[in-house]
Amino acid sequence: MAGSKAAFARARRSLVGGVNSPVRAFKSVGGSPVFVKSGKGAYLTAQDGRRYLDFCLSWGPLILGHARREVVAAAKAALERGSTFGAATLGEVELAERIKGAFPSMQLVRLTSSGTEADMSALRAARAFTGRDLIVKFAGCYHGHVDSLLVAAGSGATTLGVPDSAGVPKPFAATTILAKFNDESSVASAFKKHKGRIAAVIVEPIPANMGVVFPADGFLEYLRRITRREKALLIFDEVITGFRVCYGGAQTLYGIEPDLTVLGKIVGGGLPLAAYGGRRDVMSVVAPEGPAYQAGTLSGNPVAVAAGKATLDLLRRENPYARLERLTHLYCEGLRRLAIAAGVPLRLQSIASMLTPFFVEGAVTDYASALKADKAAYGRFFHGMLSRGVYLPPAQWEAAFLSTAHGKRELERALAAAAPALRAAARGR
Ligand code: KE4
Repeated sequence: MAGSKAAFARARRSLVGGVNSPVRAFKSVGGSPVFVKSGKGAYLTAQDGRRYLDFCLSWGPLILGHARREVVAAAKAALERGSTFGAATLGEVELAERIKGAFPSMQLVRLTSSGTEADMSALRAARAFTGRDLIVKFAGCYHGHVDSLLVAAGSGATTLGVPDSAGVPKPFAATTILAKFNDESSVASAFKKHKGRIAAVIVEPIPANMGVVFPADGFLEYLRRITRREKALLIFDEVITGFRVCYGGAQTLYGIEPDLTVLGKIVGGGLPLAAYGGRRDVMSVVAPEGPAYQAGTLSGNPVAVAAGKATLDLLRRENPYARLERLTHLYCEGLRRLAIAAGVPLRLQSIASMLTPFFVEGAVTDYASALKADKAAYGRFFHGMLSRGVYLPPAQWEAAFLSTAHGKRELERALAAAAPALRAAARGR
């Protein structure tokens, strides 16, 4: 850890909080963040040379593990041809065609450089198309650091206790109406109160930014029905679930067609690339087709596009989803067994290859129940695992992930570390 401690002290002299994204700072779990030197497969190597089995996987992009050979080769070859042109390339079209193949609801696509940018742009398209200003979001869901959506935001905003960020003008926040995930009546009352003024409902169809939470039976169908009836748009933020819960994301799993979809993380193969898209009539409001301006110097960057294409091609060819689900199920079963033995309340919620161990009794169905989780117990579990060479997301209200580089050996190693780590979590109770 010495390497990381010295690096952190040095970093804090130049970078805000020593990091370039708040959740990396370990504020929620305590201690000094690990500085990473490299990654390969299921493993990270820290600045001090220690190897860690990685279940954070850069918060979701690395479904194929770190530095997958074919992805690296594709990005390298693209870089050799030039890193950026600020001009149209065929590669962007090929990636957009692959996205449309996986998400038929995305009739037209626009590539961006981050999930936040894609979310922000999707909101602008929805407002331009409907001529309405208001957006409904759900407490605990996170859609990037979009000004107006930093209201009861999840992920790092919850972790740092700033779900309503400073610096967001009140009029911006006032365009966001908060509803309760899995609570149809909260959505109905929003539409009743703001009749004819709601442009869209934006939702993580399977929230991961309050930890992994499942949509109640019929809830997503309800959102589809009420938005259609009220002539508002339904936006699925699939930055995490896209290509993660299955190749076609949550909308394929649940058979729901949103009007707009936001993708990120996996779609860029670990490089800065995200996307938004949807109905042709809606997306046609975006410049240069329509009046809603949106742009980006590095949008559709050729190196990121190459990594994204290589990733999607490998996922289509290998179709690892069933194996990943089985492995994740084994991991969760092991954790449940060990938590009982350690006498610590643990509610494991997982789908496909993403999971959250909530240190709480009972089901977590929304933000309020997620916040009941014992953050300090999670912190003790986190450090118990870290000290034994297993790197988890450094925050309770996040999702952990498995990759195709994880196998039985990795599971045995993680569960061997989890036994004492869960006892440590229990001790503090
Ligand atoms: P980015 O701007 O970080 O690429 O994407 C924002 C975003 C949008 N929508 C969803 C559902 C997301 O989960 C995210 C980003 N996720 C967080 C972790 N849950 C990124 C980690 C970080 O902030 O450092």
